[in-house]
Amino acid sequence: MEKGQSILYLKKEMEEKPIQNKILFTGLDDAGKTSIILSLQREFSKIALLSPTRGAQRRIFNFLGKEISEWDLGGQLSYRISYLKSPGKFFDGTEIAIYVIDIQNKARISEAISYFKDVVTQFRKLEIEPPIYVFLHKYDPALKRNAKNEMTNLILDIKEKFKKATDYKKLFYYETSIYDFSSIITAMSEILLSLYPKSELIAKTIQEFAKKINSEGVVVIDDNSLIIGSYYKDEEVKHLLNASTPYFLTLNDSFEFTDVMEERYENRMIVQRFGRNFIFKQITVKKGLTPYYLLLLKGDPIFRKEDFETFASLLREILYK
Ligand SMILES: Nc1nc2c(ncn2[C@@H]2O[C@H](COP(=O)(O)OP(=O)(O)OP(=O)(O)O)[C@@H](O)[C@H]2O)c(=O)[nH]1
Ligand SMILES: [Mg+2]
Repeated sequence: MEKGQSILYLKKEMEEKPIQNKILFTGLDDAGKTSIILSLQREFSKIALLSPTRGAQRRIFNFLGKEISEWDLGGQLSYRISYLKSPGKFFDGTEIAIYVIDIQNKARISEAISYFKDVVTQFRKLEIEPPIYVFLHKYDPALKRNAKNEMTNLILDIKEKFKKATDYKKLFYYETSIYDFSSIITAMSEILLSLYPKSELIAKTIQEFAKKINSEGVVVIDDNSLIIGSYYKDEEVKHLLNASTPYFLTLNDSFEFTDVMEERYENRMIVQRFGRNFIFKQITVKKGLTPYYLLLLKGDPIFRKEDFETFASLLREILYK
């Protein structure tokens, strides 16, 4: 092959293979990895019928115009052994690792730590150092209420064990539960935004928009329930919006309206609570692509169509130019 040809060939290869960020979900069987993934897709009915994941399941999804390759490594022992035998196949190229541990299953904590060690060893062998986010999972709201002190101590203890096990530098923790949907949304949004250099620009644009329409808080969400940006006047507003976002999304899913209906009716949902208005609206940033959603909090229920259109076009500029 001539020199020119090989360069051409290489270029073609690169064009065909868009750059994907690999996110790896791993941990023991029954930890809750697949449930977390499905809850973001709001596939709640599927969670009830889940069976253990067989081997590595891959899904590619789009986040802010970036292709994310999500790997869900089934955690049953036989699979774990096979991953550790072929680390190049399963662990290589990981840019973000999410290690899920079931904190309700105390009998298996040491087994979970031991597999965590194995995973870190593979990363070190492959000479990669992705951040690892440990999800202290199944920290359900009822548990939080009823056994607060006990759980706080348990969590401190588990964190200490993770730290001691490997002395891994880029180790972070989130407390999550599928029964506290906003805990999953918040964790995954923060993690994914860390991959995205334009996230500050998006945050700024949202803040300006909030000021312009006189809103106390704005959240912009994508179709995977991920918050791509937000502005909150204070902690109270943050809590109000984060706690209600999942319900607006689910309610919106139930209407199943089409793009045509969206354009014709100027759809929005308004809920009045605490002397304020929660306004939820679907926004099309780019025709033919999945929509984004906007939830905002305002003293008055007034807003103008033009404001939303301006905002959508600003987002379009940032995301697709
Ligand atoms: N209480 C509680 N149960 C959960 C939570 N998340 C998942 N589960 C349950 O945990 C069980 C296992 O969930 P999966 O998502 O299948 O676990 P997994 O980590 O994917 O398991 P493998 O595919 O075998 O690796 C299911 O019965 C879920 O309903 C949670 O936050 N709280
Ligand atoms: Mg699974």
